[in-house]
Amino acid sequence: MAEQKPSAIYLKDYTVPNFLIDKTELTFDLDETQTIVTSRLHLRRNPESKVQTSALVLDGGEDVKLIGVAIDEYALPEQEYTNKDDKLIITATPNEFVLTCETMIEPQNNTKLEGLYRSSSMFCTQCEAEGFRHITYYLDRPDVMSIFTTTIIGDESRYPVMLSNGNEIERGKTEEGKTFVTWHDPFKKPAYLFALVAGDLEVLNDNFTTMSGRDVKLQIFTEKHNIDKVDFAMDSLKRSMKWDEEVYGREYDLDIFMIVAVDDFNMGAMENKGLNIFNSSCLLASPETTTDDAYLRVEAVVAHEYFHNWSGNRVTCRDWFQLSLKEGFTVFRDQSFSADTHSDVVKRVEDVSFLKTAQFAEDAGPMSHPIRPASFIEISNFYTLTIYEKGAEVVRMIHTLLGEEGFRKGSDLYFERHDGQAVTCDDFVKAMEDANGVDLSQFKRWYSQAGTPRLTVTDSYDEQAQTYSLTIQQMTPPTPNQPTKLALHIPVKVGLVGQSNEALSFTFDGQTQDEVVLHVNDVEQTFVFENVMSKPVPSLLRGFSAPVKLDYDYSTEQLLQLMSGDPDGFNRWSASQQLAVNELNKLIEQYQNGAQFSEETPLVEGFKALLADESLDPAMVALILGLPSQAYMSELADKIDPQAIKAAREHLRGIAAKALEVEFKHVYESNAVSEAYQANAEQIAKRSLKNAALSYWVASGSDEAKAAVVRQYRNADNMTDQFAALSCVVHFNLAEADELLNAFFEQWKHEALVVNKWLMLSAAREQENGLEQVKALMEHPSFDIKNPNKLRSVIGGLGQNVDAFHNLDGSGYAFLADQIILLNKRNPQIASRLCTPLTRWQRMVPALAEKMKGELERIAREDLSKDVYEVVSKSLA
Ligand code: B3K
Ligand code: ZN
Repeated sequence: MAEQKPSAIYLKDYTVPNFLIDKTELTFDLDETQTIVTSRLHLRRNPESKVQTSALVLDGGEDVKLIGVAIDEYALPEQEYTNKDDKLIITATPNEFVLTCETMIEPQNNTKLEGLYRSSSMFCTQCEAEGFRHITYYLDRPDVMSIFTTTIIGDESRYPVMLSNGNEIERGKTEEGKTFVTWHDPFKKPAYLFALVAGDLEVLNDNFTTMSGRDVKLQIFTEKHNIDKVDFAMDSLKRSMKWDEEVYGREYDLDIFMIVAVDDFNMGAMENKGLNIFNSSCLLASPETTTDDAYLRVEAVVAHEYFHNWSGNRVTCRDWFQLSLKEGFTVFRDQSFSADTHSDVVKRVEDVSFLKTAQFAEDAGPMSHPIRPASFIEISNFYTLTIYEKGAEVVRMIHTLLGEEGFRKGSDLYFERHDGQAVTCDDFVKAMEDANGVDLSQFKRWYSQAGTPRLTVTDSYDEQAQTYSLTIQQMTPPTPNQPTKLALHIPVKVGLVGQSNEALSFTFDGQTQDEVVLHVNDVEQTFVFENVMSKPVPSLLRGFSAPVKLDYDYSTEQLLQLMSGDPDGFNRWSASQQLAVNELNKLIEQYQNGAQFSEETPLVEGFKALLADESLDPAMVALILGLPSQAYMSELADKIDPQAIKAAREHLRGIAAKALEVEFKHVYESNAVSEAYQANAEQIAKRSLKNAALSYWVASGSDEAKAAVVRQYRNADNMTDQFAALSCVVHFNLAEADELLNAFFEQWKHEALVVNKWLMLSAAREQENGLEQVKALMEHPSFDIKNPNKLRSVIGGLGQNVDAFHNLDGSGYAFLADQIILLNKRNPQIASRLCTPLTRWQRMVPALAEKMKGELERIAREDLSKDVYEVVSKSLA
């Protein structure tokens, strides 16, 4: 590691900024080699700061070259400032002044994709969290909010489109014949919401009339060849704007809202004020090139970034420890929007399944942190599933506790009270409390305690008294720096199901009801339900009312019963997953003991009933048919044995496939969509069930199925069906696998996003020489290490390739470590994310754990970026 170890910063050390910046005037002179940035910062001392004589300390970056600095037009000689360690320090300043700073940057050499950089022929920016300091010296922290005016100067022939936040207020020619455009954003904002784009772009124009009757111009910009793929994003945007008015009473504020698609982007998208910048994978969609899942992602990300205009921009974060304030809330908002647009149960199952797989794994590993972390070394490492997904669960629990109306009262008060401010998670909860007259002080422990709580539930039924008791114990396991935990306030939604699948009503708290939210707030509590007519099966944690692990010793019969009879759709899925998990665990044990696999499973009975019931939503049936994933089974395992999990999953699928071959064929055929492609709930549901049935049918070994899957590949008129068929052919290694993979590449080699799918599927393909094939992909002309999407495709594919990645000789891990070392300095954010699988080393079976650890130690010997250093050192601690 580097000599000087990067150090952590702490939430407890927060102090208000010493200076404020009322106005920020920026000029960018864009050029192919050197971009000159001139800033004029209208600074004054912060009256709330305790230190009224301190030096001005501005944040910068190693890539920013200072040309000159002046205070109120007086050019400072070198002895009047210090410029070292990425800081510009001016000891003596007036109390109020204009600081002019001229700097030079080289966006074309910016491989980190933070600050101003080039993506294909365009200039674009990414400033969250601390990217602005790579553009110019600034007080780069979210509680310094300023009014920005930005002038962009560029060569009109190369950059006919030049955009920044707010409204265009001036345009003209410079003396050298370049074009300049000036943008003014009337809303004050932190620097992380600044954006600039310049390029030769096409635009799709539209408009939206807000609820108060204001007309807003909507524009989506892409490179020329992609402009035919933004209609769905535009439609999603308009629906999001309407939804936020209807559900939250939030209206858009500027006269223009712009979105730009770029190919090289570290994350999904960014909510810059009035000028969102998107990874093209989260914006572009057409039936031929985009799967249903990707359509849903576009819709969700467009909504998410739009919703940030209130939850994030109008009310922002005081400091980065509060990140979940905007992210958890905004994820909750986009999840609700998608649920309202499609099916709420399906959406909930998908979100929970993701949370339980990936966030629970994160929370059980060395990077485990509360949704409001107490410290960090590099904030980029904290754009995590915990901040986003668990953060959304915490907001959802508040919603459950307060109800729809109470939550809306709370959000109204929050927006009203804090409009234009940079605030904390405590402020959010306080608004919820004040608007509803409730006390959420115990609930707030969710913000400071890490780890996934475990609920252990036992029950008893007293036939004579007709009472049913549930005893619930809670325990949150130790996590790094948090050995002991306090009891949380956990809302547990419960219903009771009778012997013939009827919803059993009961008396609780003196009221007759058939569903209740239990307030679990102690280490052990017993809840008594009265007037329960017969011995019930408890339907626990309905809708996944809290992000916890739940242990209740359900029998197979009870699970089958809930699977078909629980009035709560979410818990029908949950029961099916539990049943499949139990079955897989038995098979995993057999595999590990070298025993014969059982050839029977009660899952067949459950699936059979499911497939026969045509009244069910096909999307739900598809979800229930989906066996618990390799990743989810890994999360549940004491010691992860990837080969055992893989073998168990294949075997279980095989049993169901063979036993229900006829049923799968029928479901496959009866769920064909004959109308023209639309990404609507009904069609998506049918395609998902059809393709789930297809893969079981092929797994049965039927020749007819093999012919059908190849036929589907060749006849498909949309990417969902084409790619589902291709994946099936590749997964089951049918004779046509090579031919179709090649044909797919040839057909789509000009569509970058489709090529990424091809890269991923090829990397995930299990074959003898799996790792060699991954290495070859990285040499393929379509691969480009500078493009995060391509890298994620290949490395993500490798991660799914059990044989290649988890090879006992450690070659898969070594290859990953090589890539991390290669990217460590070049793109630290991406390098750090690639470390994730290795951070789980302690959970692996010993032979694999040792190899993973060895690779982490090898990485640790390098001169590491802060990003990689933090993850690697915490993993080895
Ligand atoms: N707020 C951005 C995340 C930017 C992350 C930068 N490292 C996207 C989003 O959550 O909407
Ligand atoms: Zn966000």
